[in-house]
Amino acid sequence: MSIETIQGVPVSRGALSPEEQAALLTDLRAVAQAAPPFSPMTGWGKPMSVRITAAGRFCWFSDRRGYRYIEAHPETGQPFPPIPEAALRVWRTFETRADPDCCLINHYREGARMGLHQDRDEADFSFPVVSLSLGDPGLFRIGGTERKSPTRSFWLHSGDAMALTGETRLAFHGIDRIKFGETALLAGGGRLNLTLRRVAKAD
Ligand SMILES: O=C(O)CCC(=O)C(=O)O
Ligand SMILES: [Mn+2]
Repeated sequence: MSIETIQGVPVSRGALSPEEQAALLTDLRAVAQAAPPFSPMTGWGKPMSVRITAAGRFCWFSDRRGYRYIEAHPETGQPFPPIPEAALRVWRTFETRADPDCCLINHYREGARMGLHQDRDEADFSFPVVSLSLGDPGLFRIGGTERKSPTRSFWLHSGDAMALTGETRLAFHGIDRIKFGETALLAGGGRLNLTLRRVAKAD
């Protein structure tokens, strides 16, 4: 796997082959069966346009009480299933000190987007946030550590992996839009994004 720098962000284009993507998708369907995707509420009480679920110990959650990580599914009360091996392999190409304890799975359907935000609810920012894209292309936007910092953007394609690490670990970022229906990987169209994180301090 080779890592290039795009707009200051380490990116591994085609980190997973089409065959590996299809195999991972099978694992992710099993995750979604055990831990059904849900739409978290924003701070303003509006549901987010993405649907999310997770694998690993933690899942990010949001409601009127604010943002936090949870260890049981909000509807089933069950723990989240283990992180698929292919996703762990991708993480290890960026970080080898410890494995992630959270794999957040975002599903972007037609018209879904994600506003500029920071990932800052984790215990140790020396660990990266590694993200893996599947399905339709997503236009990723990234700025600096202030909301008003200038931003730049680039497309993430199916199988691409990237990391928010070092200077960009706390950068504001989001997804402007997806090219819905461009790929056939997901039966109903759309984009899946896995973000792998280390939420608790590594021992
Ligand atoms: O979908 C993406 O590529 C970004 C997702 C993201 O930033 C997040 O889940 O925190
Ligand atoms: Mn994020």
